[in-house]
Amino acid sequence: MKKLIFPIFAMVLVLGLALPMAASVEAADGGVTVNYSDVSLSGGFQANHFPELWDLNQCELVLSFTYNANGLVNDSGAHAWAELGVRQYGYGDFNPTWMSEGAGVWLATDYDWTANTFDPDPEGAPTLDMDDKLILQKGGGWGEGSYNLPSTPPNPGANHAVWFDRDGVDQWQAQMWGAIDGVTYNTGGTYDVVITLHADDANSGTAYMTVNGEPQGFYDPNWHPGPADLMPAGMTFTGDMTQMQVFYGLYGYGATHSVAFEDITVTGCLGMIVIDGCDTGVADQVLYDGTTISGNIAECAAGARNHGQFVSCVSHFTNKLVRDGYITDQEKGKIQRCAAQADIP
Ligand SMILES: [Ca+2]
Ligand SMILES: [Ca+2]
Ligand SMILES: [Ca+2]
Repeated sequence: MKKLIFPIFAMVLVLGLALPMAASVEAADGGVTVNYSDVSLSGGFQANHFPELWDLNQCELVLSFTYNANGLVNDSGAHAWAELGVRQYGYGDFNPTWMSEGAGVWLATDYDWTANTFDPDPEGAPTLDMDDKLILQKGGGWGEGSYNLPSTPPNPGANHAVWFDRDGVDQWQAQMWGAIDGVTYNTGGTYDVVITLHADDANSGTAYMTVNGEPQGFYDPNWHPGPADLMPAGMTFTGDMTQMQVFYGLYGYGATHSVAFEDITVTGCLGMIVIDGCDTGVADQVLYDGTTISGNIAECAAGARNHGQFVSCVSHFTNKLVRDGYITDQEKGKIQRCAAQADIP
């Protein structure tokens, strides 16, 4: 039972620490930037999400953060994975989908399974070895074979900026194309990640990721000197682009693992409450009971026998939202004006 209670307690802590510090700045194109500061996860299992609903259909969404993997344990019989990305409203905060796509895309981390893989190279003899692995994932359990932009890699194992070495390499390895000091090796176990998400339509989009500023790539068919043939490599993903939330999680076993996502910054467009084509200019929100403002208004629409009943239902609901502190009186007015104009039912 302890295993279950701890993550819940810790999630409350994460929420209590991270959310009040979130500061949003409005950008000129209607987009906003939200800084969430740092999230530290340990376990066992821990996962959560930020409350904002993002609408990728309105503008690109860019997630940037530093992934600190130094708290991962590499003992024999211990392993862990971490995730941070977007998933459709209503899905879980770790592996939103398993071995299938349809609810977003995220960074999935892994590391070399060899025990003590993070140990330093032999003294005086640095060598290229695998430590951390960072990939995009659109279905839990999937590997780099599911990248499909610009095309599906024929040999997913021949890649660039997917595997990283925390310490040094020898002088010849340092000369190889793609070996970059402090970027692909000598990383120290920390990685600056930028994930750029673009919606093609309401239900599909594209995702690209850079790690320490380096685009990812794949070789066709085998590794050779020079740039990767398929680069930058990314993937298509699916889900409701109008209702995405930023989530993060850690799952590990055999030890108490920890990771940190630091300086999490999200730039994009917040999902707005739109009633019958009328944009209220008020951002949609997830309420304490897990429902959304827009979902409740849709229920008003579905349950109303005439227009007056719909307007009355929205009025009653938005008055409650003001009382509960979700919206201001001014925002209530904007929602009610759109409801009054709507051709509903
Ligand atoms: Ca290693
Ligand atoms: Ca190493
Ligand atoms: Ca090394």
